[in-house]
Amino acid sequence: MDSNEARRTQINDFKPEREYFYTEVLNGLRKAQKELPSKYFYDERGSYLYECICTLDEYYLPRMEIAIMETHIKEIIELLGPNACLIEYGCGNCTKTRILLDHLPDPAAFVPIDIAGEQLLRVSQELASSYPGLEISPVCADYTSNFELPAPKKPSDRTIVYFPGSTIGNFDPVPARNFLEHIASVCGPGGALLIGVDLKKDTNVLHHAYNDREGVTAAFNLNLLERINRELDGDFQLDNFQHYAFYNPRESRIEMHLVSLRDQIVHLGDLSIPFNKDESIWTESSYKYNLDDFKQLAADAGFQVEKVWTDERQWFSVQYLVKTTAYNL
Ligand code: AVJ
Repeated sequence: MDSNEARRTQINDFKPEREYFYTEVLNGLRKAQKELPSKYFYDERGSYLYECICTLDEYYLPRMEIAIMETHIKEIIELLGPNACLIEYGCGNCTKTRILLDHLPDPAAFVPIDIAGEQLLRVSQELASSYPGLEISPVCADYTSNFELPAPKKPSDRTIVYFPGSTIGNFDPVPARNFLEHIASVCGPGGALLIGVDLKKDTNVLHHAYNDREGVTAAFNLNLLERINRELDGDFQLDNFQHYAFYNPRESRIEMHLVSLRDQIVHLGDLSIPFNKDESIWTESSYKYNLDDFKQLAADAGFQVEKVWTDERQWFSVQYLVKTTAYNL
């Protein structure tokens, strides 16, 4: 790596402190329905396991999203336009971003944001060598927290926020609206949001997407306990917990849990956390939308859905949203 590349791959570091991780874990495990924030799945191993999930037959989401993007890339690019500053929330390994960067005419800058620091550094370095003229300003952060966005050197004509993967599905309805509202303010006047949204479908398809045959999703879910053991001095016995994911049709969401297989006491440092047999830790929600519901959510957050691309079966959608002018000027 030459010094120019090194400079371009400096991470703006707002990675959550261990203290904060500990506090959130403790608060979650003290609730009547125990829960853990899904953002903590993504340590090095978790990010790797998520990449494995993305190659599974049952996990249709990334495959469909990529197919939709590739089919409509010309139209997408025309809407995004030249000299845009692209900001991505939860960029992961940037597979989908590359489709955009391969086609975008003269982007001003790219700001990838992710909580997984090591992966972010690696991916940013790879992008720096793939796109030599592009300013890349990576940010390691929990993007639901307050952090400062870097100001790219080159002035841009507009800000495009990219939020693929249906990660919006991890937010409960009110936080989802609040987060989209925040994105609208980041977009600024004339800005836009390109977002991937997973759609309601046959519940058996959904069930298998989160209960794969090879048990990769189970390993991904259980890795959270391993991470807590390692980083927060925990003693979760992984054999005593079981991955359990199901579609909750009333709430239109997949719920992922870890179910305690016996009465047991888990320690976190010198704290004791009791579990009853069959009690669960709720580790993730993944909401599924229909197009009208999402349109309403977007409108409530100050966005107008300008374009929806989807597949024949309407399993997944990529949507282009612009700020409604009466709002958030
Ligand atoms: C990365 C949030 C889009 O909710 O489908 C995959 C994470 N969890 N399998 C999703 C996940 C279980 C994924 N997102």
